[in-house]
Amino acid sequence: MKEQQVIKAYEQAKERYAAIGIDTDKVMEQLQNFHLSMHCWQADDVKGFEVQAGALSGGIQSTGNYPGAARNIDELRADVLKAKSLIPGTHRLNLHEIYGDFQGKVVDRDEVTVDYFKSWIDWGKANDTKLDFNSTSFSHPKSGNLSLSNPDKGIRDFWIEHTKRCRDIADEMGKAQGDPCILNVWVHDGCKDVSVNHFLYRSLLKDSLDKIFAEDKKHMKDCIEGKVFGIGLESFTVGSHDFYTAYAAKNGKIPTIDTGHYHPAEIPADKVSALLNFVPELMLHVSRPIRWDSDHVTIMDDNTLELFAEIVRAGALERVHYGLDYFDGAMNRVGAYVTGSRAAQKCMLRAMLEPREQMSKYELEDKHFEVLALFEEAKAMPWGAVYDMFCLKNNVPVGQEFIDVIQKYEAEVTSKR
Ligand code: RNT
Ligand code: ZN
Repeated sequence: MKEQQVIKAYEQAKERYAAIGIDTDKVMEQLQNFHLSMHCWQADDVKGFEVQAGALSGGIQSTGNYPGAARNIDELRADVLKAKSLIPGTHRLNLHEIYGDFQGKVVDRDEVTVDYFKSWIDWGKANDTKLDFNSTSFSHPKSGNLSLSNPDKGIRDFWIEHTKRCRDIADEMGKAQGDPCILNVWVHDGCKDVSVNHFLYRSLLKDSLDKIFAEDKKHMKDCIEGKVFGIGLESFTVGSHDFYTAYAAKNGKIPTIDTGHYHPAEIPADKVSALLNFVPELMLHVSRPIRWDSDHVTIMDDNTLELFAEIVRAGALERVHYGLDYFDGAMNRVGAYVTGSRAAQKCMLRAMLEPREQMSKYELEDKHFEVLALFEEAKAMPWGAVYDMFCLKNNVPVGQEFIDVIQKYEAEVTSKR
């Protein structure tokens, strides 16, 4: 699109928004400070770089065989940088432990140290990208159905050791980047069919977490992620939402809201104002479930719009970490990053542009038709012109222009893998 066109449309949009009390220049500044934590695992269908890597396990699955997945650390870094060059703003990268720079060495999960992430820390610095981190309990011979809640002490201790080491690594990352590294702990533990030892498993998980979190760390923050079910573990999940909500509230930890992890009619957005009354912060895994926790690419759907709107309405922008979590192997993976990240950003932009003060005033005055009317009108406001301007300002392609860039990268790079 021509620069002049974008600017002209923006000027008009600015006036329209000013009429409902919104300063679009200010909102663009706010959006500049909104940082996504891009998940590294879209680039290679959650395979990682362990020399001894086995198949993806742990109740999750990536489907599709689109060519061009990253096969090693260099390819993954190149893909992530390509994607970042097409997303306005500065964003973080969320690494899983299995994405260490293992240099051809077999490093078991209970042996991992920050040494295998030194090159990531340097890469982050060189590319203005702060890092977040995740322990990895899946895709390992000791993953089984139960890890941190396994009645076998040997297996439990193995995963406790792994997760403690991940906290150490996250702490080093946070220190090096001068900004806390957000460590997410998700374990797949559950049962496929009828099972009767639920209290035992949950007590064991609680005990394992207590051991893992025993030491205070300065440069990292702990998140815990629950879910409804995993594939092959459909009947029972040890780390359910109730379990982690209670644990987080009691221990001042950060619950992770993965938007794919709820019952289909449940609204993740509604958890924001409930949880933030009891926990310090929230982590998000913005995803898109289709019929189940299918981890489709994030789009600008009602769930995501409402989620971000609830955060802004709660005045909680700074209390939330904005991770993405999807892994679609059925399309160009760089395209998946860019489309999903830009969609999340647009949802946030729309949340920031909402005439919430006026709506709130109406609501407190019992003027409910007025609230609804403004809510509906806001949908048709020219937010797209503001997003285009934001792209222009950030020197990234405006509108669909990024499709060509990704097609070119595919022709020259990913299709040759
Ligand atoms: C799985 C969880 C978890 C994973 C990543 C790879 O259901 O959402 O966050 O997707 O850790
Ligand atoms: Zn998740």
